[in-house]
Amino acid sequence: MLLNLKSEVWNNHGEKMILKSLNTFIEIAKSKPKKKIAVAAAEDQPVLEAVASAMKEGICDAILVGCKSEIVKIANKINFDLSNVEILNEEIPAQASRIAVQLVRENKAQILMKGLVGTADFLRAILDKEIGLRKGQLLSHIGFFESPNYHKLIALTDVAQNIAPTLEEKVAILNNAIDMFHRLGIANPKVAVLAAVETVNPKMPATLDAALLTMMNKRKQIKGCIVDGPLAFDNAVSEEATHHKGIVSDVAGDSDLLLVPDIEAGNVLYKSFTYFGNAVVAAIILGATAPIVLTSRADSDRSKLMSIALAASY
Ligand code: COD
Repeated sequence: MLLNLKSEVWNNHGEKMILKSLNTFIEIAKSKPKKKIAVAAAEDQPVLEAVASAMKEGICDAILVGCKSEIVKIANKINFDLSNVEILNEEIPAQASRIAVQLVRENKAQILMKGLVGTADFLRAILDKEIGLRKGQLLSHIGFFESPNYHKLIALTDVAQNIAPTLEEKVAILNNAIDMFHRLGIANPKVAVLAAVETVNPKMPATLDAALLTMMNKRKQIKGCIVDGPLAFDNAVSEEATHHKGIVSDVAGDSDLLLVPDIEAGNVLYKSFTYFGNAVVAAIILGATAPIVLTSRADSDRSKLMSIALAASY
């Protein structure tokens, strides 16, 4: 797999590949040096299954931090051979998160993953000023969705970390996402800033932020992408809806990335993609010193594996 900085990924035979399938992340990850993943509170069957699959694919090795007796019990149940896996016993999930974070800080692992620990506790360990993984920029979440109803992968940000981002924080969330697209070989992703309508309405703050972000992109304050908004969801993803409304846009109907106004809108959209839209997601947290895999209990096994692959592609 070769990456260039055009809007395509090329395989080893020189054939052009478009980011249509999450499997691309496995290929990219395999083309890079193998990484080690530190799993916080690893005593969770779906998480251990994903780690075992990722190890089988050859994309990572693992250090498991958590309740050792539970980890061994689950591993036996799912036939996960732990002979090459380091286990650090820590039964308190918040403390296991801090240990896993420390392993990444010391570069004993290059990817961090959440296991059976509350999201907020896990994120707090990462954000901790003393022992955390901050590098002076905003941390944000991105999910890449493979949907049978869309012609390519589509990403969504931020549906899990920042609760009610300000305009400034939205710029930082966008910059994190754009950097990820560039790393994946997509030079100029099309970004739709979502709102309820495609016109600016002073009573709807999301439309004001969207218009400002669009202008900031036009004035090169936000670079490396094409931003348009406000766009309602239908305009962002459907060419037909775009024509019907007479919207002239380089982004509408062909978005690579959707920026949501807040965590509620984003989380509902994310879960509706997977529950009603049969989409599979690969998701990580960006902006820390290392990529962080934070999957939801509701995510499928393939989704968890693809999230590890995405982190290993980083
Ligand atoms: N990036 C970088 N630094 C941050 C970020 C961020 N996204 N968020 C907070 N910080 C810094 C602050 O500047 C501050 O220095 C420190 O971290 C603490 O910030 P607070 O006071 O906002 O911390 P908390 O503990 O109140 O909140 C942080 C959480 C991550 C817990 C909070 O933002 C949260 O609950 N997010 C949603 C998590 C969630 O439930 N997701 C559900 C979907 S899976």
